[in-house]
Formats: sequence, C-alpha cells, structure tokens
Amino acid sequence: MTAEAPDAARRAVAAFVETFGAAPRYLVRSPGRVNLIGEHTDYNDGLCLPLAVGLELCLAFSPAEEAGALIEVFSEDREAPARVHLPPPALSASGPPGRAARAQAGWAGYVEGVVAAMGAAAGAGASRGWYGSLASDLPAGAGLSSSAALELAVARACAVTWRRDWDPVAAARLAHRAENHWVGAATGLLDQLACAASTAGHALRIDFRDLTMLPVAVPDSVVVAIVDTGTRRELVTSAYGQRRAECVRAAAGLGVASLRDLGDHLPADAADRLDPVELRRARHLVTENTRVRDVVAALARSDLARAGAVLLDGHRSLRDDFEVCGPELDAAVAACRTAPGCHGARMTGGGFAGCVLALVDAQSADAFAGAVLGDYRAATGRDGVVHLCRPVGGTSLIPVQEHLPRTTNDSM
Ligand code: GAF
Repeated sequence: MTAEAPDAARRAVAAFVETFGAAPRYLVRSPGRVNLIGEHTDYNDGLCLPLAVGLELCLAFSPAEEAGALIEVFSEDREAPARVHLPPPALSASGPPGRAARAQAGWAGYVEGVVAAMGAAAGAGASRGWYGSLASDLPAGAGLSSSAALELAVARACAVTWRRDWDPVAAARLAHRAENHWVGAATGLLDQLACAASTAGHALRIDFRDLTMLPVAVPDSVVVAIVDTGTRRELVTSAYGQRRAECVRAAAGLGVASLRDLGDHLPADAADRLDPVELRRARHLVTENTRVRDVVAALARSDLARAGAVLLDGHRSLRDDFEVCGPELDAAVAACRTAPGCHGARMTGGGFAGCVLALVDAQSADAFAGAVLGDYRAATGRDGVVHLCRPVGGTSLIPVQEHLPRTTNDSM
C-alpha cells in the first residue's frame, strides 16, 4: 500500500501533553534521508548526493525550570524513557557503558551519546535539563536514517536548552561522534549531514574530502519514490564494517591513502595488486564517484532519462561489485524499472535490506506505486510500502501551536 501522509509532529505534541500535562515549549522535526547516488563513498573521501525526505521524527520538548537534574525523553510506547543525568557523561572512544550494554540500550543509547557529545562541546553551559516526547514515521533499520534523525533532534533540543547557536554541520559532526564512539556503529558522516543540512527542493552534493556542499535542484516534475521492501538490517552487526575494512585494504594495495585518490579510473595493473574482492570494491568506489558527477550534471539540465540510467548503473555496481544488495532489494528495483513513469531506480543506504528509491514522473506516481507493489508481491510474496516524497529541509524547529491537540488548543 502507499503510506498515508505522516503526522509525527501532531503525535509528538499529543504524547507530550498526555505525559507531562502541559503543552511543550518547542517542537523539532528531523527528517530521514535517501541517497540519490554515491553509496559507501562517505568513508572513502568520496562524493554523494542525498536528500532529506518528508518522513520524519518529531521531538516535542520543554527546558526544565531549574538548572541541574535530568534529560528525559519518552518514545511513542511511553515505556522506559531515556534518562541522562547532568552534567553529561564523558564521551571517549571506548565510552561507557560498554558495547554490549549500549547495544541493549537501543534508541536510548543514541540519546545518551548525543547528550554526551553536545555536552562536551557546550562545557559548563550544559547545565539545564529538558524533557520531551518523540514520535516517528521513520521505520528503524530500513536505510532511511532513523538514527540520524533522532540524533539531530536530540542535538537541537540540547542546543536550544543550552542556548547554543545551531550550526547544522557542527551538529552533524557531533551526532556522528556519538554514533561512532557511544553507540559503536562505525558509520560515515553521510546520514547526519543529509538530515541536518539539506534544503527543500534540493539534493545535497557532498564532497567528503573537504565537506564542501552544493544544493542541486530536483526538477518539480518528479517525485522520489521510496519503496520499502519490508526487510530490515542492523548496521552495527551487518557486513558494513567488513566493507570498510575491504576498502582500506584495497587503498593500501594500490598505494593510496584513500580510494578517492584514484580519480576516475583504476590503475591498469589493479588486478595484479588486489585480490578479486578488493578489486571489485575499488571499482565500485571509482565508478560511483563518477556517477555522482553524472547525476548532478543530468539534474542540472533536467535530463531525467540520463539520471535514471545512472541510478540503474549504481544499483548494478552495489549488487555486483560492492555486494551489499539482497534478493528483495533487487526484486524491488526490477519492479520499479517496468512501472509507469519510472526514470530509474536503485537500492539506497548501507544495503542488505531496507528500501529502494526511484525517480518517477509526478503525474504517474500513483500508477507507479500500484504497479510496483503488485510486481514486488508477485516476485517475493511480500507486501511493500511506497512513500512518494519531495526533498525537504534539514532538522528545524517548527511552531508548536498548530500541532496542539484541538482540546488543548481551545483551552489556551
Ligand atoms: C549507512 C551509513 F550510515 C552511511 O555513513 C553510509 O556509509 C551509507 O550507509 C552508505 O552509503 O547509511
């Protein structure tokens, strides 16, 4: 089925009112992301082109009246809130409370880690607590960056409460530190930057060599369709770390500090210097950076046929060279290719499970969704979900008032 319009903002505010008995002072919306092209390039100093999507996580919160005490965050099930006592815990590479305990902590571990990272940056300013309620339309483990959305929402609440200026790039870096050093997921910076720094109507070309960013307009005539295959993976435990290690080995074998240093071509003797697995990984990285440039150029001239063809090449590269695809992702891309209005499709995110994206003519979007879901079901026996999205802006504060439950609104 096609997903309903998300309403996480209203649900977060309603949960806050019910839990704390008053309206929240602030409301943050923090989007998920898809990556149009440029996969597994972030930790190889490469290029990528993500965009933030209207599927989002919202956090309604109020600063505590007095300094000291506690940060307390409830999720939608209202059980077992995340609690972090101030002053914030210290963040170190091996940071407490140990990897096993952190893995068990689930979403609360992300809250703790971000409070620790933001606290380290704020120093003595990190003295006031806050309390809040979360609601999310982002499925966890689907490759849409539900973790980064949570991290940036918590970062924003800390910044507001501790009166820190909001710098999206600095916040993304702190959130990334939390994910690497507290949660223990050795991811790159793509997700946090996309969630924090995207602008509406645009994808964001990021060069991870120097973190230069360039908004790239996505033509109004298309939507980005996200096809959720219903399969899920855990980044911490998946083969993600193995792929990172293979890229490091491939770079070392070719005598470069990073695979980005190879430019647009593998050296002629690459096959002699690498084992077959390393060769395939290196080939994905070299060709993927070129594909990012190609899609940016194609979007600039509204050449959607070309952009779509490059997305399909990118999918093949992730499947055959980087080997992070899976049967459901492949079946969903095959279903997209023959659906009405589709210019091209590929798996998106870290891989193994989750979602594919497609560039689809806006006027054919409903027909596209119906056809894809039918074909995907016929191929896999699974029910997928299609979300039709346009690019939105990064993590931001939005007005509380218009999201209040009607009764609370009336009584104010
Ligand atoms: C995941 C990671 F978190 C990102 O850093 C990035 O490497 C991506 O997989 C693959 O492009 O989302």
